[in-house]
Amino acid sequence: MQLETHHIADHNQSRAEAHQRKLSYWTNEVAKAEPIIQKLIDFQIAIPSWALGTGGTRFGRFPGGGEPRSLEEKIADVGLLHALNQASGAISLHIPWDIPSDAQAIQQLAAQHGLRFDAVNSNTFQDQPDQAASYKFGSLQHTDPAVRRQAIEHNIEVIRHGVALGSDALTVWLSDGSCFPGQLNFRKAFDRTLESLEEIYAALPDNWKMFVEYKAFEPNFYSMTVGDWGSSLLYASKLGPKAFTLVDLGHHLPNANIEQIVAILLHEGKLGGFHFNDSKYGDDDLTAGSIKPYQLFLIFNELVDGMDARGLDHARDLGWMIDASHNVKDPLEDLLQSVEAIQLAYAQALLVDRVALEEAREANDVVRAQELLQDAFRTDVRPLVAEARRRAGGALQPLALFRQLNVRGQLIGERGAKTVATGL
Ligand SMILES: [Mn+2]
Repeated sequence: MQLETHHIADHNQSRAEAHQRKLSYWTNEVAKAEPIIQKLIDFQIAIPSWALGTGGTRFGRFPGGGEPRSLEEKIADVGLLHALNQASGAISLHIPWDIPSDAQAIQQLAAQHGLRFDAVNSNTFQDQPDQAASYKFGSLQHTDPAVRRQAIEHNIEVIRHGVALGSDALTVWLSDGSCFPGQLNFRKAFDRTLESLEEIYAALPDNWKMFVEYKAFEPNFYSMTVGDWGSSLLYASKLGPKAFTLVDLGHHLPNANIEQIVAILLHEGKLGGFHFNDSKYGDDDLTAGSIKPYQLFLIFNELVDGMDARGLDHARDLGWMIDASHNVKDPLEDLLQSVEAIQLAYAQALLVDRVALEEAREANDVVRAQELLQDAFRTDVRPLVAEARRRAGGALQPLALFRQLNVRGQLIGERGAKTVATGL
């Protein structure tokens, strides 16, 4: 389905008065409002192609119907999101789930929806039907050079697909590790992985980045070969200036201080990008901001501070992606919620009085420092985010409009009730 311009105009018209009432506080009383609105308009969050279908667990999967059956339909879905919120202007593909048969046509289709291609993702965590060697005991770390060769070639093929689509980054997430003590020689696994990554790194075009993503556990439960930000940073540092650490919020042990990790990586010039999601226990697929919104704000507080300290462009110099695919919500509604939660945390971080915060820190005024952060976090910035959407051509309330237009019902009508998105 295609969203018509009048749908958004009618919706915004019907909510204009209430919106203006809430916004007037900002435009009349807060000097920072205009620059924050502009930064929100510029800030785009990439949607992963695998988040457009209902995820599952190893116990079951309950598709909701109308899920995209092809890469073209996935692009159409991200186009819908972007039309509604004007903040989802990029798509992140997973190879081999989303191999474009005609890269030029796919690129044109994406451009029609105002989308660009963000980082491309390789997959050596499952076996494909036509592949010669198995990744059961790892890919880039494998004891058998033939398996490593296959995984290296796959990553290089992913780069080729990305080049054809106009992407400029490769995300490598490895499930490599071990499930039981004694299974793996940690030092050999590290060296083999590094050697394999070096070959992939050598195949990167000049303007490309490589993101090395870490994860504390799952699918391997005793050790992960890229298990934390320390090992990711070690690989990225050894690889060279085009390699960076990628932080996936759900890939930490419980209660990890992610904001501190982010601050140090950014300070060292080695933070490449983000995968947004949320988690309660050991999961990594819940809607961003649904469980720990204060943590998300504290992370953005470090991001804004660190990016400004290095003179980085908030919108362009780091990779911003969602990585979540869970079991019970309509995936498109979930993504609208995730994008909004990210925008809210970003807007609140932009509100922090940094001069006063530094003064409080230098004076060891702990109470004042906490007050300054919580003052920003407890400010309702929803009118600012809605205004940014409105000015960019999106809907004041994307989720409400999505439901009002019965988008899911229409997608089920077009695609059927029993469709299952390709991917996980
Ligand atoms: Mn991830």
